[in-house]
Amino acid sequence: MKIVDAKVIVTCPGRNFVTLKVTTDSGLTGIGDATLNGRELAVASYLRDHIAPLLIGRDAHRISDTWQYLYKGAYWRRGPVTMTAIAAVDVALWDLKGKAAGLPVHQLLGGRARDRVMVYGHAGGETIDDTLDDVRRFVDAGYRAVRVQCGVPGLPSTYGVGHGGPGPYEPAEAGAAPTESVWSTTKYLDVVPRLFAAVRERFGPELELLHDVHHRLTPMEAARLGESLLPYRPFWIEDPTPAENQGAFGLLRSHTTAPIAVGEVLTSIWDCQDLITNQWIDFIRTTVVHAGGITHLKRIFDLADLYQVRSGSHGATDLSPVSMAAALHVDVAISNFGIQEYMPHTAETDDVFPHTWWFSDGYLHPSEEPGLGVEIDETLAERFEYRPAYLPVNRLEDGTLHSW
Ligand code: KDG
Ligand code: MG
Repeated sequence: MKIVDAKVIVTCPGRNFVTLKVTTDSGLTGIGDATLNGRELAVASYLRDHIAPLLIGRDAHRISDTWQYLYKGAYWRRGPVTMTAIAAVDVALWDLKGKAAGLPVHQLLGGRARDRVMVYGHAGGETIDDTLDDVRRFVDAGYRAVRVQCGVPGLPSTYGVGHGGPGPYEPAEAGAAPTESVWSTTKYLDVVPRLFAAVRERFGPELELLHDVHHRLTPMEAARLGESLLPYRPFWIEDPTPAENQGAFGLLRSHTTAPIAVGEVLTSIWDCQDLITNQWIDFIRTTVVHAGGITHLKRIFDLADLYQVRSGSHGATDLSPVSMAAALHVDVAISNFGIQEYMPHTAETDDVFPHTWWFSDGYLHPSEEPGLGVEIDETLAERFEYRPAYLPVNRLEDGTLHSW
């Protein structure tokens, strides 16, 4: 099964997505997500200008060899642009292999290790009361796990607030420059424990509660947050402090037993090796799209399994339905699955990427069709032109740039 074409498709059905479509001489096609939010065209160019020509004539069945060829062959290793581009090729080849075998991808990964995949949704609101209303919406829809975020009194806007419905979860503004928000750790640390107390009081002990700090605290601030949330049994506290320095999590770990999740911005096994092998975290959140595809993600999760670290893959709306399809095949097949993030896409996005995975009662179910069980409608995709859009940036109240 030789590769005869590798095409990059850029589309914006509500938000930007980059997709790689690989065609073989057998007539089969496979697709992979190559979306890197806010830096989409860098990956599109990497694929178009540097990878697509190398794929032509290669045996589509040689997934591992192609992975190594693109990783070691580039000389320059890791990084989000490279790893997202490699991921797109890798996922497209898994899709092709599944179609060629007549099997869904999870069968190629060893078959089901569970019947269904527990997901968490995003509840948010300007005030604690607004957030409680939003949590109700998820509980009524059958969710068993909900991420809770709320506005911080005294700050004009806060990450994760006010976008409960499908579509952008963050103000991904169309325009030349990112919007700027203001950040105060003191104000934030005051409100989050009150939010958790209110949600537990209203919804009782069983609902799983998650929270995303989005890399904005120091290890000791994060430890204080962890301790303040423990009485409300958080499922996890996500990205409490930046992970470039993996050792920071050792410090955090020695000061709180709150479960910690990390990894949506990490792109390789080397970026989380210390986090995992020292058991400084409880959940690893790397994804198929940004961490080198199914081949590399499986390696990360297998390493994590040895250290009782569970998966919790990133699944925000900037990851296309192709990534969600791939994630579900991995989630259902690995032994150390934890939870899957899930944000429904807009109807336009679902139309461009028709898929057969489905949600019911707080769980997602992977497709049983050969391959990934998702396609791209290229004619429709062409109707949605790329629009430059960036994530916001944060500044402290004195103007210092801070993590958003
Ligand atoms: O593109 C960045 C988003 O995917 C990220 O901000 C979302 O943190 C996020 C999450 O946990 O979904
Ligand atoms: Mg996050």
